[in-house]
Amino acid sequence: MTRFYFFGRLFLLALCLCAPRQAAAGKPNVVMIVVDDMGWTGLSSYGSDLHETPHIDRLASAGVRFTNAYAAAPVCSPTRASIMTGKSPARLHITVWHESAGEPPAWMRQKLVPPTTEKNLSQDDFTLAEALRAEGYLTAHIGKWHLGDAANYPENHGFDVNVGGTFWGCPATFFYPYRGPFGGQKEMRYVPGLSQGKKGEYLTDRLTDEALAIIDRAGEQPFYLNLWYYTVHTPIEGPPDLVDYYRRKIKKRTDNAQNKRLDHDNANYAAMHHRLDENIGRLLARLQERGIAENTIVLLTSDNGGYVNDYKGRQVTSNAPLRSGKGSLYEGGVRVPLIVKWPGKTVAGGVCQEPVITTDFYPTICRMAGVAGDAQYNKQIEGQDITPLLLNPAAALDREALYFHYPHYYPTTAPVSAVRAGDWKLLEYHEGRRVELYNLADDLGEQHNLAETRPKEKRRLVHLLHDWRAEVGAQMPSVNSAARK
Ligand SMILES: [Ca+2]
Repeated sequence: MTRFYFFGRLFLLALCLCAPRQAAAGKPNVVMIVVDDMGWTGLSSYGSDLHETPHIDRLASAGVRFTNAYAAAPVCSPTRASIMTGKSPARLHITVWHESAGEPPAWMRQKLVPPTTEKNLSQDDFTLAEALRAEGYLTAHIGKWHLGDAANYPENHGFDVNVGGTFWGCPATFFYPYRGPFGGQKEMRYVPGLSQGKKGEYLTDRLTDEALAIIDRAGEQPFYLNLWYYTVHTPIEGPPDLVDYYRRKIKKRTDNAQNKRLDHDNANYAAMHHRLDENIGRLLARLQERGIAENTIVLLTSDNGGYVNDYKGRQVTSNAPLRSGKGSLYEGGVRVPLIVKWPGKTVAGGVCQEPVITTDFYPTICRMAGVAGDAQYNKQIEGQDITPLLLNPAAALDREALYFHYPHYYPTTAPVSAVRAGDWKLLEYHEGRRVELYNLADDLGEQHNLAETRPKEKRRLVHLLHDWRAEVGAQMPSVNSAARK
């Protein structure tokens, strides 16, 4: 009996070890590219008047380009959490970036005190990587993680490989050895897993090298690759030859435009986009060379809008025609590029205007990969499968509204929640419950507040927003009794 039991267990174990790889046979590879802080107009295919991004633009021509795609939050960690879990940042209680989570830091305690939020992705969530790995995928995370302390690095959330992912939101420098003092506190930062580089080596190039190594290593096994670049976040440092190129280009264009200010006029920032684009070109070329391009789904997006504040005394970017940028729930803070190529399925050159959000990626990627996920966990997922839009960009989703909740301060905002339903967008600022209402079809720049003149729409959206906040258990800020009146 004992021997039977032992061999029975051994047989079952062998079956388990073999099963995932067999189940994975023929499954598509998935590359999920997240660019950090890239604004809605950061790519030439999305209207940049300076940045040259021909490789990404070609990817857009081969797939579907979304014009109303949203990051689930206006800052890094919460959006990344939404991608990995399929849940809204408000439900996760991950609404601010890792370093500012937990007890709100002093600079955030103003008229209101933000809630105490989660610093780490929960082990209770069954991440997208865990869902894919359970069905035989090789799962690799390359680049910025920003979703927890060392016990919550990618290795503990479903990834076989982690190169460069830590709790930090950016490197000290984009040049090898990528380490040094960072910020006012001179905190010593580094990017792990990137030894044996050469002087002058650039982080975006190196992360792509690491991604290509994974692709080569995967062999016959399907892979899920989180390629989460640190670029184009601060420090704003481009490769010197490209910075020179853009300085010349800006000068020439400014002269021609008789000193009219361009929307994009930061040479270092432009160079970062350019180099990112060259690296996406390398990645796509490698997929072609290995004969797997037609079996590899590629998604490219950003985790929040462009950073409109200063870096070393000069403004980083503008998201015009959108209002504001990173940190804000105006469109400039949350509307981002999204390109999806699903070989043999997406309509080449398709443009989709339906609003979608990063929370949708989990169910969408599972559907494209033919991965079932965990039945119990799937019931908790708030994102929607957007594959109908990939098959037909003119299709519509059955969804009433998209919601956002940022109960924190940032140089661009005070604590705020927002809802977008159709063309209507409502923001509720928690200081004094100030409400703003915009019609995005007529007023993309959110310049004309209709809260007083359209009371019916205002009431409807306020109700939607309040019901949603209650449903997801959104954490609210409280009045700061220590604040001066
Ligand atoms: Ca970011």
